[in-house]
Amino acid sequence: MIELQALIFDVDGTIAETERDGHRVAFNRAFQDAGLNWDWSVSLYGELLAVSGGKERIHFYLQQYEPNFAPPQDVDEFVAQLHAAKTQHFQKIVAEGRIPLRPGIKRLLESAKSEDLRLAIATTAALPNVLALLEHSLGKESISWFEIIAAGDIVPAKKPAPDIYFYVLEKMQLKPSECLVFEDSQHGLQAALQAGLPTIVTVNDYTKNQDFSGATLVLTHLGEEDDPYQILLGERINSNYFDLNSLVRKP
Ligand code: XBP
Ligand code: MG
Repeated sequence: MIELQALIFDVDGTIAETERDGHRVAFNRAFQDAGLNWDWSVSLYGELLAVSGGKERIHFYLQQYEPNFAPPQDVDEFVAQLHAAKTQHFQKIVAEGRIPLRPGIKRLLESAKSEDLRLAIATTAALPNVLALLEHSLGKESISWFEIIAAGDIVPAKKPAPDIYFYVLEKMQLKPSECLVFEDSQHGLQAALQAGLPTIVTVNDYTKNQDFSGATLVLTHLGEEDDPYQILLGERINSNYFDLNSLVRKP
């Protein structure tokens, strides 16, 4: 039995399906605004997700797909400007209500709050994007549900490095065994496991074929009474949805 104190959530792909219809579209709009003819298709974006972090992803794309591109200014500044424009576009997309929460997220957050569990976020995405997503999917007050929102460049090495999880553990003064992490990707799982954190993975179209060895549970999603999940790895739980009480209990 784990003495659970806190839940730590990844954002992109875990709280909401942000990548294909959110971040990818925002990148393409920023490229268009900058007069670039780059177009990240759904499948190309799947390859680019090999690199976490929006700025890092643009650098990776330049190296792999546009090696002869000559930026009009210092490449780091150029990428930072493109990324800032992309962040604006992402916020507009979520403000239009186009990025719904994944099944079970709202239910789980509300039940965790009612059980006085501590909540945190650990993401490689930029902070303004996380705040906009929370505001437009769960309401502005939901930002205060999270004791720590660890995001973006707050640590230098992004997932799969464990730094963001060590940062959260340090700030919250928690032991890994007192926490439960929710992730959607192999990178995220690696980051959490390297910090010693038990992790539940909810897969999505971009991540469903990845290796999730070491996860406590791998689920299609967290599920709802009328939208049952499937368990892909781990012990069968006799319910249509993931419920804290079926796995772990606060002491
Ligand atoms: C999320 C990411 C981020 C987003 C874009 O990974 O990789 O790069 O795609 O975010 P994770 P920014 O879910 O593992 O944290 O453009 O805001 O960096
Ligand atoms: Mg993720």
